[in-house]
Amino acid sequence: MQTVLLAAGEGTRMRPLTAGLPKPMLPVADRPLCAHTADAAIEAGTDELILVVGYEADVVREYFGEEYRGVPVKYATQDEQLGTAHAVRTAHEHLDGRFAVLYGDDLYDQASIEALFAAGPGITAYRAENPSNYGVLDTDGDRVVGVTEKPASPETNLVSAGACVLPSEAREWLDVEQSERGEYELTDVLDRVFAEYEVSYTELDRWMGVGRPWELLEANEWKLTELDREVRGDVSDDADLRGPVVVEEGAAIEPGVVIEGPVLVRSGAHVGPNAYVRGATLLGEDSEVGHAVEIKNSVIMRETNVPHLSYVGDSLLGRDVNFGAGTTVANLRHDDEPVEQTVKGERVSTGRRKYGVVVGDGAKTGIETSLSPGVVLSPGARTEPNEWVSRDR
Ligand code: TTP
Repeated sequence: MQTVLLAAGEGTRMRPLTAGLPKPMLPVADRPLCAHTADAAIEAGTDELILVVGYEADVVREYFGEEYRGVPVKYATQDEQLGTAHAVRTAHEHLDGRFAVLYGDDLYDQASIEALFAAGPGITAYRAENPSNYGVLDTDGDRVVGVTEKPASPETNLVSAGACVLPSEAREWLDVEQSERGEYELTDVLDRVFAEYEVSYTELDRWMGVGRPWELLEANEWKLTELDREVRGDVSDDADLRGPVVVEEGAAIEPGVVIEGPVLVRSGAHVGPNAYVRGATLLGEDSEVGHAVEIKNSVIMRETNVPHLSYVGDSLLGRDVNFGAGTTVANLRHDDEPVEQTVKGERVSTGRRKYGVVVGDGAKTGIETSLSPGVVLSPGARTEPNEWVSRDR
């Protein structure tokens, strides 16, 4: 079966981390976000991947190439994000049988994808706490007969999770009318499938959509927890690695370092001496964590340096960031309320009591910079020495 993987989105809510990378290519543990889904599809028996690309398409192409893990890869370019049916329609010429549609910014558990693929035409569902915000499944026994968008008083809490397996005829049904919100939507294709086929549903054991920066942190928390301990890099006898710690070949851990897993230290990263890294943390390729630095529950992307005397907690640092000596991230409000962040101009609760900062690629802090919880620094931003930064810049 072919799998269409939607990876055209920019991820505007994920800015500034998507300034140069499409959201599906942001790092989650040891691979890009959408590679987890591609891998799940391949494990479940997919024999061809069709990637729908758009924003920063070359980054996706470069990673997957023409063949990925023994499976041929095709590309379809969606220049404008006009909707999910439109996205699949751009892949039309490559489709030649029943096919799955998966989302490159969603994470699924492996067993659920296998169950979805094993069923006939089928959709994925999950139990939502507030089903009125979603498309709720109308079922007749095990069969799905429709999806009602955002019903005021839903009869069940079983809502659609988007991913689906469609029959080959659906290839001809992708040319749907524009919806009220002006998009060409896969749900309208599904209505026809429900009418003409017995469609089953697979309840996802675990699933998350990654839309905003703190969800990228959560995605890493999930996938780093699944790593088994493996030490291939150069680790000093005087370093202490506790629990599930992965040190890739080409990484170096100096004396006096304590690492408490789950932590992944990627190839070329350099840690210590005397650093303290706590889970769940990803230290990207060629990153540097130096003397007397504490890093906790954070994503540090490639080529980023936190070289001296700093604290970084619950934060996301983009690529090629530099923290001046003594930079300190605050990750907890004194009133214990959830930390807020500005997303596309609106103040939003992250729902997290502990949350630090989001730093765009190439930003640099001056020495002794203090950063307040929820602060976002744009790509290339600078702070003055000894500055207290409580607003985004
Ligand atoms: P969105 O989350 O709506 O868009 P996005 O990923 O660009 O993020 P943001 O809203 O922050 O800008 O898209 C959900 C998924 O569907 C994602 O995997 C991208 C995919 N998609 C397409 O591939 N093409 C489309 O036209 C649309 C609307 C979505």
